[in-house]
Amino acid sequence: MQIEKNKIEEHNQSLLKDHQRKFEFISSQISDVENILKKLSDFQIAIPSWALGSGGTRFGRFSIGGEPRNLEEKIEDIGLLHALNKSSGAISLHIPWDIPENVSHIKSLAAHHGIRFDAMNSNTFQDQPGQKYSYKFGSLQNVNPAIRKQAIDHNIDVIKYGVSLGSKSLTVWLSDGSCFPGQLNFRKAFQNTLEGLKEIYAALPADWKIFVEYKAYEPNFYSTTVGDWGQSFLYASKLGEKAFTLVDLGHHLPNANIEQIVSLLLMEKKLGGFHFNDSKYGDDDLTVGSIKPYQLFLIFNELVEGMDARGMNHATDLGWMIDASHNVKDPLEDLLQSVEAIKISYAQSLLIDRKKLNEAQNNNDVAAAQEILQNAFRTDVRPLVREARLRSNGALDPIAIYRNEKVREYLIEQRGIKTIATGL
Ligand code: AFD
Ligand code: MN
Ligand code: MN
Repeated sequence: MQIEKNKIEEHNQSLLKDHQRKFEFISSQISDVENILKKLSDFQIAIPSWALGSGGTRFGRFSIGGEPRNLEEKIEDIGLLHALNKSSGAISLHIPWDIPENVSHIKSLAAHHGIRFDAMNSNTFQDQPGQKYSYKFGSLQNVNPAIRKQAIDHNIDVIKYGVSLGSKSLTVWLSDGSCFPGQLNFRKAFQNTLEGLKEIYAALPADWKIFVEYKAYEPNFYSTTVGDWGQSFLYASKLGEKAFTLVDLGHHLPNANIEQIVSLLLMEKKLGGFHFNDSKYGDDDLTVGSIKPYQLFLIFNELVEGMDARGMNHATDLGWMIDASHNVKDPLEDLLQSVEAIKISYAQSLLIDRKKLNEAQNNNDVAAAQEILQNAFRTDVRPLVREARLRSNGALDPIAIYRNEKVREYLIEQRGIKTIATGL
């Protein structure tokens, strides 16, 4: 479904006066508004193809209805999000959930919606119908070389699909690990995994990157073979300069200092990309910014500081993706909220007075440093985010127009109530 341009204009008109008042107020307090607006407009966040339907838990799955039935419909849904927020101009595909049957058709559909293909994701955490060997005891770490080869070949296939679509990166998330002490020889599991990753790395085109995603636990509950940023960093360092660590916010043990991890990975030129979500306990896959917005802001503080220190382009030099699962909300509303939360944190981090913070740090003025950070965090930057969206012809209030236009009702009518999107 597409929302007509004039509907968006009408919607914006109805909110314009109120918006302008708030925008003028915040603009009067900032010196480089135009620069910030430009950065906000440029910043795009990829939508994962698996987040467009309802997610399940191991106990059940409650479909929202009108879920996309194929890759075309997934792209259409992201096209709709992008038309509303002008910040979701990319899709991250999962193979084999999203094998493109007709590459040129898929490419032109995505181009029509202004969407590019972000990182490709492989899947060796599930067995697929007709698959020769099982991944029950791991994929790249497996003691059986034939199983390892199957997993390597799959990743190389994923790269090929990605090349055909114009993607430039592969994210490898392995569920490999062990559930009980003694099950695995850690060293051999690491070495097998490294050997496999080396073969996959060798198949990367020259201008591609590989992201090695880590996760503390689940589905394995005793050890994970890429369990934390240190292990991911080790693989990425041994692989070479096209290999990077991917930080998924939900993949840490509780209370980990993610902002510090981000800072050091950036310093070492090994931060590749992000999977945004939020959590209270573990890999909860909740909407980013819904539980710990201050943490998200502190992460963006380190990102902006670290990227600027290296002269990096905020919008293009790292991979920005959402990785979430929506069990009780409309996935499209949830994704609009996710993108908004990311942009708000990004905008807040752009407001930080770097010079003053640096001075406070050099003077060991701890209270001043905290004041500077929290001043930025407590600024209501939503008018900036909205203004950037307005200038790109997006909607001032994406969720309001989504609801007014009864998008979900329309999708249910078109696609049916019982559709289930591929994913988890
Ligand atoms: C997993 C990981 C990984 C993977 C995704 C699949 O975060 O990014 O691709 O979920 O749905 O938890
Ligand atoms: Mn992830
Ligand atoms: Mn996850």
